[in-house]
Amino acid sequence: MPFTANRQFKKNPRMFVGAEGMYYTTADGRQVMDGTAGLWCVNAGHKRPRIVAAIQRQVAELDYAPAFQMGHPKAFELAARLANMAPAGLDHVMYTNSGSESVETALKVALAYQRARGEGSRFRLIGRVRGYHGVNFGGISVGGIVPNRKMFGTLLTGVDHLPHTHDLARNAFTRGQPEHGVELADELEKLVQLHDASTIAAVMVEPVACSTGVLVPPKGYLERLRQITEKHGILLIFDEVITAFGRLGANFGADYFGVTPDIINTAKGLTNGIIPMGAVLVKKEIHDAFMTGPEHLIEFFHGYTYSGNPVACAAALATLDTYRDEGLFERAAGLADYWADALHSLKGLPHVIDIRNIGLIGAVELEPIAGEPTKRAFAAFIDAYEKGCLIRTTGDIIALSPPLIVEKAEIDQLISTLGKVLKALR
Ligand code: PXG
Repeated sequence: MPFTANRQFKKNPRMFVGAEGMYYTTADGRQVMDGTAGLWCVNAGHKRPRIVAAIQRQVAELDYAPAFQMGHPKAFELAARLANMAPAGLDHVMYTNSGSESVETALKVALAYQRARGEGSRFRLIGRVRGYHGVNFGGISVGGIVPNRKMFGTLLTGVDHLPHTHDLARNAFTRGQPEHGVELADELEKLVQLHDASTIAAVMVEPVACSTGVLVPPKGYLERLRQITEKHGILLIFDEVITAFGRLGANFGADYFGVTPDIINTAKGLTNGIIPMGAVLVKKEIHDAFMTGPEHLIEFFHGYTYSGNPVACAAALATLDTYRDEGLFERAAGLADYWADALHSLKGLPHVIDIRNIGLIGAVELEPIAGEPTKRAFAAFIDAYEKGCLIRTTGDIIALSPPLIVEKAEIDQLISTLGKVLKALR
């Protein structure tokens, strides 16, 4: 099983057999509230009739169309929708089947673009410590999670990392963006001094680093990264696999923070998590740089059998319709303060050393049990599940990201359950 304590699971399996709205049904017939939108993807909630119907219709109409040298209307319709939603200038789309593939695609686009515009010496990629960019080789190389990297050999060469922005000493229990840490963006200037700008193709960061425990960017940090990358001709890639599609109450994290990158990676919420699909959005000048040479030749040697799969496109279009017609991103924005208040009410409970929030994302960081890291949070995960709430844990951090349809009463229920769990922890 992926990223699972296999032996523990198989001794006492946790199985879901149904889901609707905010709730799963377990194999033993219990209702469990989805406090994490699945794995940060089911933003519109489960089993939405419009999305179900769109998938059923599509599979009965055009089940598959070859992705290479052939097309189908919904792939273009969806691309136009995404370009329309994206920050100005990001108006071309390439499809993938997961966040990890979006990451690989974006890194390859960045390297190839630099070469296409005559800057082929820019081969270096910069990521960030504690960044998560999926599990393929490019993503774990640029990513900064030790257990995801250390088993897998030499990884990609020519990669360097910015420091992470997590600073408990200065920023613990901050609501929203922390005050301290903008200067950590200047570390990019140091990497430029070390390697020279002429060797650096791109910097990839998550606007909010979610997988390693919800690290909210300090005020001014993303803006400064944008200034430094622009100054040095380095592409800025936002990995928005989690932050896109309403998680922050906006179309993209780029909109929320008012910082426009050159490339945006998406997946997850694009199809409400239902059909595997990702999309990479790029600026027009990046697209145009490839459109040279004889017209019968392939311009960019990359793509997947399932790129823009018709059923995935139908799911994505129905998902975007659902987000729009139900005003779910505005709903998330409207709930953000209530969410923050509820989360921060857990301050003072046993072992809680920090609480963080942004949009409809939250994290509660626990003091690890001495010598047994992750054990305390894992116990909280199991107890919460038994008490009827699905939460996520990473290290000793509890992460929460409910579907955007969550009601205030459900936020109260989730937080009060978590409070009981925390009080009972050893
Ligand atoms: N980039 C980012 C920023 C992500 O969060 C990926 C890439 C990879 O996506 P795929 O679709 O290949 O899994 C992710 C995925 C968690 C959790 O609980 C987070 C992810 C996946 C599963 C669990 O933190 N993020």
